[in-house]
Amino acid sequence: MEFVLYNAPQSTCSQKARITLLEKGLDYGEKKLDLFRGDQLKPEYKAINPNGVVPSLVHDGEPVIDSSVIMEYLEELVPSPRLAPEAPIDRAHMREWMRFFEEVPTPAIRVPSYNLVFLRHFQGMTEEEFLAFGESKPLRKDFFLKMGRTGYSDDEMRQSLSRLKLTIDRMETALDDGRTYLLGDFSLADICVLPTFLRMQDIGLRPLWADFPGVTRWYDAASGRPSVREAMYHGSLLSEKYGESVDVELDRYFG
Ligand SMILES: N[C@@H](CCC(=O)N[C@@H](CS)C(=O)NCC(=O)O)C(=O)O
Repeated sequence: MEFVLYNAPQSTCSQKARITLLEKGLDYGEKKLDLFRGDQLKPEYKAINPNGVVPSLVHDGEPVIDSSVIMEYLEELVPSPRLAPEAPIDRAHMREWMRFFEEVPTPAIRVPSYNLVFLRHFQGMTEEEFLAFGESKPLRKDFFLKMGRTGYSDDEMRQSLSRLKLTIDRMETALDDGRTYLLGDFSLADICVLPTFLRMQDIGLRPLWADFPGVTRWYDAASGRPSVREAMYHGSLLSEKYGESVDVELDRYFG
């Protein structure tokens, strides 16, 4: 079996795929795309992933796209070690978490990430270049153009932070009985949201879960796993590239 992962070090969606491959003990080659140079929008990459986003996993020449699909594909292909419960009802609960994470925290974390970091890459562009770059994104055109070259508004930042808080609340309720991971054993549900938490920690948002003992226990256990340490090689964190300028000023939104 040959696996090639097209991805970007700092991309949270890519981190989900890397953690899953490493948990499964699979060897894989990594092709790193520079998302600010627009590698993901080049025709040769869009032939693999017409959505123009990372990650894509090419398994023996056949592309599989979308991070959660890649995780479930790997789980079916290589069932051991298990990253999903056995009983259909428990698998359904795992997927409920995954869909919630895809709908709520995954889009929410993009707002502070773009404002703090990604925006600076577009400020050197002319208006025409910026609009053309936005137009060329098959999946993220509206989100990108809404950000504009000045970034998301304080209101949008507040909404995004409250969606992240809702996620923390939900998880705390599930972890309240003392379990370490969302379904008891470590699973795709945990991997699905972990990169969002690693990003929150990276951009100064750890105070959001300071008063949540279940989530704190979960985060410390999940982020300390060998697969996660390996997946988060140097360059995976925004602070490693951009320094302290990537901290959210929480008081400004909740002061
Ligand atoms: N649903 C997709 C979303 C992938 C996605 O949004 N990837 C981001 C990085 S985390 C990306 O490639 N962004 C580049 C762009 O927007 O042009 C998945 O989970 O794989």
